[in-house]
Amino acid sequence: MSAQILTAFREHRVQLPILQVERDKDRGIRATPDVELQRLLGGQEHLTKFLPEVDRHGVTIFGGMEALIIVDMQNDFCEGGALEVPDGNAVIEPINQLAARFPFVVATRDWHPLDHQSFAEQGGPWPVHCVRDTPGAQLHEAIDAAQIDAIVDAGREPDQEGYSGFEDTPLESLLREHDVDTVHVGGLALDYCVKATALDAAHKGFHVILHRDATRPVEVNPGDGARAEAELREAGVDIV
Ligand code: VGL
Ligand code: ZN
Repeated sequence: MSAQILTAFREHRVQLPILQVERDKDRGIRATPDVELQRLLGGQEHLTKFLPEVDRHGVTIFGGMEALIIVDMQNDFCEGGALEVPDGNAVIEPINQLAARFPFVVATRDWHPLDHQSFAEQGGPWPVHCVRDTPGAQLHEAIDAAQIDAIVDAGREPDQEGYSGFEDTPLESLLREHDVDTVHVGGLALDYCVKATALDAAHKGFHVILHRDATRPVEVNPGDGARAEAELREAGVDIV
């Protein structure tokens, strides 16, 4: 689906180590966000002159890969689950549609030991949920598993909060290995794990796009969802 076109440019003595080409007849050619690259190539027109065959095939050119992070689409956060997010099941379809659009899809799971600090029995704020290897911790069966390239588990230690899918997980290295520079985010819950994951991604330098129709807040306090959105925008996250 995507390929490096480094050699094509080397013939013209232009060094472009991270340039990627993706076939995408719908989106056509998109200018790279890399300012230096734009300067080198004199913009998109110049680029298509270099690579007329690229134009013919209708490909997208960009500086890095785009990935989707599906946050915690587990039974316990869906309808009938131990920590049900209101209207949570409504995000399943939007997420499946997003997953079909991106070449790299990672699903995170909240994956707790029985004595996790966030459980009420240990003095935490939540009922027991997403206990590792239990049915409640499995991804919802309506999430299209065939589209998922990797699963990352967070909150695996008793004293690890693990709201963010980046906390003590290989998520960042997975994204870097795949040359990802833009992450799309959806899942549950907007005001906890989605927020923490998107904020961490932004702080690590990824361009972050949150899909509002693909997430819902738990809203322990009314307004938590709107406050999460404001915090995310403040951190540079695009909400679409
Ligand atoms: C989450 C509360 C507790 C979440 C996880 O996935 O947003 N919320 N653990
Ligand atoms: Zn949890």
